[in-house]
Amino acid sequence: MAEENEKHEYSADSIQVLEGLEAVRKRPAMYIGDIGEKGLHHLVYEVVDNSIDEALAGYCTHVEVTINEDNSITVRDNGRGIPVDWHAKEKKSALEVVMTVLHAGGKFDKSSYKVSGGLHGVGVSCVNALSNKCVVTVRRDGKIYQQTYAKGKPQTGVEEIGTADTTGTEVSFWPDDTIFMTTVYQYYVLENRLRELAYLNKGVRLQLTDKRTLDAEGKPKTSNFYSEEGLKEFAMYLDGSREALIEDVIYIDTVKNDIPVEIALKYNTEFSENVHTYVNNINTIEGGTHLEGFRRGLTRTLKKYADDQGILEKQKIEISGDDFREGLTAVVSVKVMEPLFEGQTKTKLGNSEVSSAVDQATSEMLKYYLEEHPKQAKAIVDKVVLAARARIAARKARDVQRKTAMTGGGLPGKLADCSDRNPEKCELFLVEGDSAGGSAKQGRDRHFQAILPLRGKILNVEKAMLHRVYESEEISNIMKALGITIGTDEDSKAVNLDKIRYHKIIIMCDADVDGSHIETLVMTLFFRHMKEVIEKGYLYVACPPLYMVKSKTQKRYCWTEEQRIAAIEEFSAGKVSEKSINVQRYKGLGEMNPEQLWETTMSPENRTLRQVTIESSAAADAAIAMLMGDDVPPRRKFIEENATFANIDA
Ligand code: 0RA
Repeated sequence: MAEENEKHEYSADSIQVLEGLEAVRKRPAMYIGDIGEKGLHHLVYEVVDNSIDEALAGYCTHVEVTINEDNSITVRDNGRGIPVDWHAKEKKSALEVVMTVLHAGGKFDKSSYKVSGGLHGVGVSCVNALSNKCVVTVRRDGKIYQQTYAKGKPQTGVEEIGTADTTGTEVSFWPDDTIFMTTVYQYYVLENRLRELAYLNKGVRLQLTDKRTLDAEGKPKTSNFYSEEGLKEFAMYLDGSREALIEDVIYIDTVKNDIPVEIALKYNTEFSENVHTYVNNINTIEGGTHLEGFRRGLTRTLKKYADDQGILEKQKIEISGDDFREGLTAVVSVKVMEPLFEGQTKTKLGNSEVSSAVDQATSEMLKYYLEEHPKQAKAIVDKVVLAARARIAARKARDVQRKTAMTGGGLPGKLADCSDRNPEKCELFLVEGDSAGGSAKQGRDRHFQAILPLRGKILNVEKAMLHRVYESEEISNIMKALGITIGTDEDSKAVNLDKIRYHKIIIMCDADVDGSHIETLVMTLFFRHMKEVIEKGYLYVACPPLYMVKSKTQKRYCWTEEQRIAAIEEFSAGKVSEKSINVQRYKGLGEMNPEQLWETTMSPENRTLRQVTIESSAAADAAIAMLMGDDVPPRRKFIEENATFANIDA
């Protein structure tokens, strides 16, 4: 590799030309994943990834992302600046090639790990293609250059607009509203990604500014992200609202078999396993060879330590791989030259050589730590032994649940099933309360919609030991209804979806504080124990309306305050017979009759469903730990900042 690098001095001619941007506009989802909120935010990542590439290559230290007043985005960095010299073969400037030719950006410089060669890594040209307008400003060679595009097509030449004593690139773009379902950026989504990038790339400063949101002094909302210690700080951040088992973060930053490997791990006193893996800054939600290597290295090294100390012999207990990962929070990040991404969502690493590199790094890191810290080592091994005992207790509870589910006769009595047996067509509504459950049963289309009423608040699995989870009647009913079993003899947490009975599982709760608490409890159950259901895209949340505005001749359901006001204005602008307007606020699902429930919330024609997705495993993990854990102040702060119901329930 090193030899090849040296030959990759930049020259404009070495930028290869692949395909035109028309293809991107024709089938945007193929290039950026989707045309919803996710795809919209991917545009930002696409540009930022290029800046991060510059940072990884050693040329960039600052990246600034600004959400402008009109929801356009500006990404500014202090890298080398996109080259502007003449590209003889293409007969245009290198800048124009980078901006208008798919994949051009990363194809000629293999000397660094191209983040932008990863998941959707299609380059900035893709962002350009999907924007009504795009303006690129380059500071390079003492000058400032600028070019403007519309829907990917140059509107100007590369113009010299001034002089500069620094270098860098600035890209501003206005996403095309005829392509995207929404063009409104969410601060917290970009915030989570930039925070993650700061931890993954120590030493790079990232800044997010939102010009749409001003404080009392008129200053825009801003967050700064910078990490000196990389994953070490990431692990501390992730475990911030959990009680530590050991205070230290166990950490290594090394290169094994030419593969850069960075690992940080921490143990807490809780029960879940939270291992987050990254390849070239991409969150590999489905895991892969790096995760396998990490698990193998962890199990072998801890087991050997416990064996050498004679601990396991004394305890007379058989330890399994899972036991070493209870209460474990870890981040594994590798940089791979030519990553192979596999799996349903292309987030599973396939490169086999990575497995042993991560295994070696893990084992080296742990061996050293355990030898140097006998007290902490004992705390970890004691916890592992406890986990093994709890697992054996949980197996009994689980086997009971599994047997009844497998013998088929195990459908819960409260389930009102549908008649269709094709899981792809079937939907299960998990409904808050028996009374709303009753309305849902009457309102549904019984061919493909099944109803399972939930009695109040289900167990908070974030805080419960495994056997309590399996013993819970409510949770057992959900799993039986779904046809899902958990645990095999080899892996006590493996989820079996082969016999899943519905491909849409819809959580339907009241639009109030209790309702959203129940929603969160149910989502936590799936996130912690049936994550595959979320990954496959089977989990949804129903959106019941908040109001019905009614005049003599018209009625309108409203989901937001704005819609309610608009409906009242519209109706009162009508004829004088129309003046008596009645606003009904639905405090719960139970206040709607079955027909209304069908019309607004259940009928596939009218309803809005929110699909539950995991954009970042780390962000989801930290959020759930904070929301469902014991630590009150961060939760209060989150609720104050995100309260939706404050004005309604007051
Ligand atoms: C092509 C070649 C080089 C850098 C870049 C593109 C580049 C692209 C972006 C996008 C946002 N920020 C960026 N910074 C750089 C290499 C330039 C050289 O060798 O001098």
